Amino acid sequence: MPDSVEHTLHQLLAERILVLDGAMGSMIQRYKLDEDAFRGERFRHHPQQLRGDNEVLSLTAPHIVREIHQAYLDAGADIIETNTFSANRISQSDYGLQEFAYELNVAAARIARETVDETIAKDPLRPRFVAGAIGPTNRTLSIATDTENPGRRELMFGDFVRAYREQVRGLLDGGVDLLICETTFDTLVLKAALFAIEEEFAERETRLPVVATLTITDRSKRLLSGQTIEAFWISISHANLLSVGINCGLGARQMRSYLEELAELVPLPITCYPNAGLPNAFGGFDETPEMMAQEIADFAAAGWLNIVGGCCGTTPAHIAAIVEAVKGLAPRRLPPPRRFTALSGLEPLVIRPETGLVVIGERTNVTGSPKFKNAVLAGDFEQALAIARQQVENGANMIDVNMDEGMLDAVAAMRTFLNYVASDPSVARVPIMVDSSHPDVIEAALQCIQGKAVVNSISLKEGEEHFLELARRFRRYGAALVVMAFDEEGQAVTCERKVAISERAYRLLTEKAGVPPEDIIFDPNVLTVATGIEEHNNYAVEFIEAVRRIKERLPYSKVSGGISNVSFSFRGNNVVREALHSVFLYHAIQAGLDMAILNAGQLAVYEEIDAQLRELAEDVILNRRPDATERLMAFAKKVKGERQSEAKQLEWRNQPVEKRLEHALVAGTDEFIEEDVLEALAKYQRPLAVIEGPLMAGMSVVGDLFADGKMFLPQVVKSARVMKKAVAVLMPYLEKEKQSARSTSQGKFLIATVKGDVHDIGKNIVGVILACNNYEVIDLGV
Ligand code: THG
Repeated sequence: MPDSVEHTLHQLLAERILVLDGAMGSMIQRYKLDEDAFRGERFRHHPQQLRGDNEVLSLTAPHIVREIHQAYLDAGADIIETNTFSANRISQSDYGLQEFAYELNVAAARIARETVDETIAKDPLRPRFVAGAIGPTNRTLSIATDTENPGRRELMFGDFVRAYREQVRGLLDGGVDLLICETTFDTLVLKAALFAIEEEFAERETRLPVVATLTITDRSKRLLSGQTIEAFWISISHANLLSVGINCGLGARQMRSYLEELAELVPLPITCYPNAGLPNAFGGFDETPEMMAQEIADFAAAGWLNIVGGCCGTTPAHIAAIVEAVKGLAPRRLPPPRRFTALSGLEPLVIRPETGLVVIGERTNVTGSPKFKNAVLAGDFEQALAIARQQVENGANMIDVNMDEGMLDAVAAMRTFLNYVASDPSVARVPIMVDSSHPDVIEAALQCIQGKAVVNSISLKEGEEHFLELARRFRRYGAALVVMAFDEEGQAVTCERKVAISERAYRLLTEKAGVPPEDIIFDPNVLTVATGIEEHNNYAVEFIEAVRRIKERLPYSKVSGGISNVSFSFRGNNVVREALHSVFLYHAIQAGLDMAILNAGQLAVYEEIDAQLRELAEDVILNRRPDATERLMAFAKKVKGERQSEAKQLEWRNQPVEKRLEHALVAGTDEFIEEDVLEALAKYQRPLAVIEGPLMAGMSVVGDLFADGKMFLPQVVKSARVMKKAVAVLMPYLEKEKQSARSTSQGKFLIATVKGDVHDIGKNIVGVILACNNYEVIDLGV
């Protein structure tokens, strides 16, 4: 063949919408086969029931499979799928046929191949293709089946890779043209399939086009494993796919908005093959070919389709109607790929220019948190999970997980903990940063994460070859990579070396390992200042300057740092440490820092730091005077000696009530909020006046500080909590006022928050204010 299948498919996809066949299962049902028919001669004496194992028919009733393929080809399908949806070792074990998995695939692929080749021989001008169907099995990796034990899984990633590898080997040996991994309800299982496919391609030194499709089986707008469509796409965006799509589900109509979302998001051809509606009470499907074709014609007209077909319940009549419906309609034009760094947990984390600092919670680290370490050492993973939850609740956009501790089996601890995380959607929402010095620990972690994770870290410490080898190894799981500024000579300390090493790594990764630059995160080493050693005094300055230059020179890549490292010399003195972190972060962000590993619950607000301390900290961070360290140490001793003297700590209590409320909001402290709000109520008389007056004024200060980069999301989250508390204190008074007013309504006011928006609290406040002004407020929620 002069042209590869891939090339031909791409050409055809540019010209028209291609049509896939319909369901195999519902066609087999029509034959009303009994147990003997499924068994055939071959499995007459098999000890287990085989009725329902459609895949066995490729061996025991090949003529039926052939007939169905022929019917779909006659209906006008361009691509037919092999009868191998469940022809993998894992699914076949339900029937005791696991040892026949390879043979089932070869046989099914041959039947489809022969049917297609015969059809082409009769009508040589039109190409047709055989797609090897790869189903999701009935097992899962991301969802714990034993609810008593969220850390355990029945099967592991490696089990799926082995099963899929065997299936793919069979399909390729049987002569398929492309592969379709379909009906994905757990992205981690799909990642195992894609991983297996890549391994098989690599061994054979060949490639075939690969299609991957997801399914959504309820109205949650998510896969069964909890991911949103965008998070799913980000998780598999590393794979070299021909097309991404959606199949099965609740019928074409329910699929509409999901298809639209995919079509807007994915810069690849889109595949769509819905069921013929919902299954009815008799296990049949009610959507007629005309109904389905109409819906699909709509999709095509909207410009969402490149490959279309049918899933459960569809027949050759449905396919014929679809062929007719899309005839002459233009295929979807692909959107340009986006060049943003995109990560995912259950939800996407897309880092756009306007995103602001990405906060990575540092506390899920056995070397960085004694509390986390003790929980993990004691096997108390619920407690360890609570620490992760605390980081996310305090605004962490990701969590850094580290299990490198001599007393631990780090691989086992990593797996158990990440399985716990997967079981808690409030944590699993965010992407995971896998922090380890051991490649095996990192790989074990990547095998437990359905989202797109970040590897922390790789470096040139052991030379280019090792560096590229690790990069390639982790990229097969689709992870983004943190690159530390180390090389064969050791750790980079000066700005010059930090930048030079980063540039070298950038070139190697993009040119030799095919890593897109948006998946590279440079960490130019945050080193400890104020140690008393003079050479360390300029460490923060070197880092900040390196951030600036890397951002200038290495387009699309990101820069990150472990902020708490900078203050190790003040261990035990959190007031001073937090001041250093805050000042350091402020200047690093100005220079372009994109991400930071830090304690999400504990970060001083730049503007709130005691003026003297802030100046001393700034002297140290910016290396502004030779005695900066000495002066900060003297101050630290004093603060510590005075135990942050109660009097000084409470100085803000002497201010007028408005200032106290502002302080509580900015600092995120709720200790005095009730008494201060009540005092303000006494002064302002009306509860609404307190909200509209001092409370809103305080929030407006928070807003300004946020806009200036002097506050970060974790801190704003704390402010919002204090605000919520303050409003709650006023609520009973507001209700009372509303009842006594009882005047005629000014009108109805409908309000809601867009999902994913952080303005829920703002909405509640607007609702309260309007209600108190005699509007009838109807809150639709999220
Ligand atoms: N870059 C990258 N990864 C990193 C770092 C980095 N990972 C680890 C570290 N540095 C970032 N994480 C931490 C976590 C905790 C602390 C510092 C850095 C820390 N912990 C307190 C201590 O040790 O004093 C714990 C005190 C307590 O809880 O009692 O400071 O730079 N890529």
